[in-house]
Amino acid sequence: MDTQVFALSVEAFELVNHFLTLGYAAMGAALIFFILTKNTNLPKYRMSSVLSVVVMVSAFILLFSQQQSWSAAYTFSGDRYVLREGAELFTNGYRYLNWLIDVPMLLIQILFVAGIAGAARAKYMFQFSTAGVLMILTGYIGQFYEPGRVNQDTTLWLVWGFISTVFFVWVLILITRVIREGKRNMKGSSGQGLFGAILPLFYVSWFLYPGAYLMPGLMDLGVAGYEFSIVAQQMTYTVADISSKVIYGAMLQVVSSRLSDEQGFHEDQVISKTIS
Ligand code: RET
Repeated sequence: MDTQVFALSVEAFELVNHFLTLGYAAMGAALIFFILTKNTNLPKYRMSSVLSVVVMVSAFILLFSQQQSWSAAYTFSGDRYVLREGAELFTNGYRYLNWLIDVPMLLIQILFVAGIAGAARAKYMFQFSTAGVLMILTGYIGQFYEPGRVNQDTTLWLVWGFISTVFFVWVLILITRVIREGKRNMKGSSGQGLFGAILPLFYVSWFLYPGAYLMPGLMDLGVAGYEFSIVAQQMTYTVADISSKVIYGAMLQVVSSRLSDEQGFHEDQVISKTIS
């Protein structure tokens, strides 16, 4: 193996290391936020906060492993970083394991805020979990073969990526329907506009993932080298993670607390009731 191809400048190595650290730090900080704000909502909305907590814990652990994988794979050599002989290779695999847990949770949590209950909720939960898990598993198989890895195979990488995209389209159809339904359920509420804004956030942040998946392809096309494509991919994944988990969860939290307020719920009522 020609390890020179995988050499990185000091800036590139550190940029990725810092972005990966930012990723898990954001999850740790947001974890505290979701725990502390859960009781500002009516009990019927609280499952959304609980699922954000589940997402944060799993993301914190797996993104930490991702950063460890990065710093263990390279070693400093004179004026740049090179692959460390005998060490494990850097792998995005940890991300996919994180998504396997987080994607169904993120999709399900919005149902509680959208006011979708009963049989309709159960049906969406089943469809979201099936589509989400199949999207991630097929993408996971594909990422083993991405360009720039030792066992690269462009055909396998593209075919599995395409199969994953079919399930992604299914997810997009479902989430669009759920957000429209939720908006209808919030007619007249001050939370309706913010809830509607989740749809564009969702589209932008979720499209970043297949975008990052494709970035190593820039090498095949001769547009960029190893260094650019790996740095761009890791930075994109971190931005996507913070938007699709933290910002999305915080928006759901604000909408829930506005809806709770409008329905006459105040946290201090619960406290005074407990005291008296
Ligand atoms: C893959 C493979 C290539 C094709 C497509 C993909 C889509 C991934 C998505 C991931 C979303 C992850 C989230 C994680 C949050 O924790 C698997 C990269 C379409 C949409 C939201």
